[in-house]
Amino acid sequence: MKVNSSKLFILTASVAALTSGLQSCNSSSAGSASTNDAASKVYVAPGKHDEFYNIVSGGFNGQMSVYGIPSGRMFRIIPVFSQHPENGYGFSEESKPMLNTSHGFVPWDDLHHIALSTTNGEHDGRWAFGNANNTPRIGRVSLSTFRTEEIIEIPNSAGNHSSPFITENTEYVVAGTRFSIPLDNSNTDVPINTYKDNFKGTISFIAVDQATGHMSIDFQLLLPGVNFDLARAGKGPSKDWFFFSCYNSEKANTLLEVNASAKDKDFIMAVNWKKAQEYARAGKGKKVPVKYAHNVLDEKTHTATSTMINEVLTLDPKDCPDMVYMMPCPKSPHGTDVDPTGEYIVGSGKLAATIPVFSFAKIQQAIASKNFDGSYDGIPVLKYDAVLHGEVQKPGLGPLHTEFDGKGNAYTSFFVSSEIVKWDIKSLKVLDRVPTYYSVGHLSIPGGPTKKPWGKYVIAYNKITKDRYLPTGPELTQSAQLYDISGEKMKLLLDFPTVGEPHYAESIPASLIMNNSKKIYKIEENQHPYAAKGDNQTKVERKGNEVHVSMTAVRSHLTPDNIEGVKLGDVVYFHVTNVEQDWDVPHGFAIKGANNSEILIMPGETQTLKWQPDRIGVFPFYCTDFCSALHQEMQGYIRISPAGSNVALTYSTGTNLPAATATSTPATTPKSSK
Ligand code: RUQ
Ligand code: CUA
Repeated sequence: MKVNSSKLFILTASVAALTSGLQSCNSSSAGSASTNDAASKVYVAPGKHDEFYNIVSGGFNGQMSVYGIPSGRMFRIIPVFSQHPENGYGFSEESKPMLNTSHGFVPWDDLHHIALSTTNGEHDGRWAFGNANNTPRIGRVSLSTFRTEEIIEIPNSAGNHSSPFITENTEYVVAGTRFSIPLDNSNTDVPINTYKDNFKGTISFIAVDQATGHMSIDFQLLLPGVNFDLARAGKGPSKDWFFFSCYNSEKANTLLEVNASAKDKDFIMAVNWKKAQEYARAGKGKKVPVKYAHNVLDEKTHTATSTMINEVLTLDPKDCPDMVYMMPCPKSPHGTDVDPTGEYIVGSGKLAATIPVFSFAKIQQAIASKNFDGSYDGIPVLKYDAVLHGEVQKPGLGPLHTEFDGKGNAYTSFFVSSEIVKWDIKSLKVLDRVPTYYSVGHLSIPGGPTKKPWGKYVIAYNKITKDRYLPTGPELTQSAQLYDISGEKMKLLLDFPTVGEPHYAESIPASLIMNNSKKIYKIEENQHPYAAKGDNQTKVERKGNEVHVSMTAVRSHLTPDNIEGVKLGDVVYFHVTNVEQDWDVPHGFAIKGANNSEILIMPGETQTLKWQPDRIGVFPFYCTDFCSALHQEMQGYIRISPAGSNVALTYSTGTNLPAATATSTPATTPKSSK
């Protein structure tokens, strides 16, 4: 397409003005808007518990983090898509398969959104899902162990941003493509400027097993090559439907900041997922060859396994009438959020001057009476006016995300004008606005995306902090801000820094999680093949050039702590079992020169560190977690001899006494290996 160059200039200039606004922040108005009693409202006395767990995405650090609300205290980082040397996730032999993909081992990703499992549209405290934006995957974290239990890769996908969002009973978690691409099983070596012909978007519906949480891709929808941004499932009357925001309905493949902002309206796509499921069951889909990894942690062996899957079921809307509709939405919508009643769907067009609110009842009427405004790639487009409940006028600049308090109010974040705006869902009247410092992204109200918001607070996740904290060089912390929303006016209570870049977060009452928190792994249930469940089961075995050490850790020694007879060229596997059965007594293990990290082993668990000695000598290893008064004594040695040496393989704890003593008082001879 040829564009008149002066026209292009004007377009570029106006979009540049907008996007420079998108990057700006009102740092001049920095201040403390907090109220006098703010301190007492966020103060959780030493030894007291917070009221809510706040599960926050870590953005480009690939992890989730857990905070207490209202205190803003951070309790834990849960590694999901990124290696975590602090506990050996992605470094230990047991956890490495969790990061396997069709591209091989991928040790990093960009985690944007959290979805907490729900039953009947309300939080149930079972699982937290998170998306990998870069190499498309969804991870599932247990809210009992606070560990990643499962990761599934998404084929036919790129830029997994519209993900993960869940249906009312966690029947499905969905994943939509931000980047359209030539699909995996098509001719993928095509010129980029054939985007309009060759690039497709997909939405994957991933079924969740209600007993185990295990995920499997049930089907994928093949869709026009737009960019899917965010999504929400319906609830109540709209529970069989899913809503997806899309930008780049222009189908641009270059300079999207201009070329994907040309049209006045993009779309919110409405999908009847129940119908899609029926079509899939009725054989309307097509199985296509793909390749993707499915990784699952086994609780009993404490080991993840990775399986490659070769096929996925795809549904084409052309073969499945009455399944997908487009609703025009001004302009490059980001968030699409469904209110607690399930009747109202809020579209937040980043470049729009109003916030459109759609009515589910009107959507149904428009579909029934075929009130269409043409079609987009064969998908019927519903008339904007026919599905609109109304527009919030002059809400602010750059609306992104909306949350709900369950009392009929909506709260929308505005990136450009750096504020939260409270408005009435029915009357669409703006009720209140407060500044954020600065450039807010997502908001989170405890229970905000569910049928039953707990209200009380809204937390803003901000992109820029400028002068809010002590400076730390060119890179400053990102931040959350906690506001009291219990009254008519929002009140700023607290700033607290976050780990990585927070995108979405959810909060859930502590009472729904804390009593199910796992304390130990039962040692008698440990089925790890190299577990040593007591000192009498410890051993060192040679298998060719592999040496397997089954070691125990208990306060305050490692068994064995003297190992000899290992040679250069051997690969040593330290399988360390923490035989403690007390809560909060991890042991760690590290050895000099290891090219990976430590491992941190929970009570009853076995974890393995692989070590390839690179030189001859005696190497110390030790417990890395301060576990007792004699933690510093929790250490040992392994001797590495030359490749051809005939030093016998021996191992012991407490018996390999100093040579001089050994000759005068013969000590028990060290156990020698079979
Ligand atoms: S995003 S700041 Cu969820 Cu990746 Cu909106
Ligand atoms: Cu075990 Cu320190």
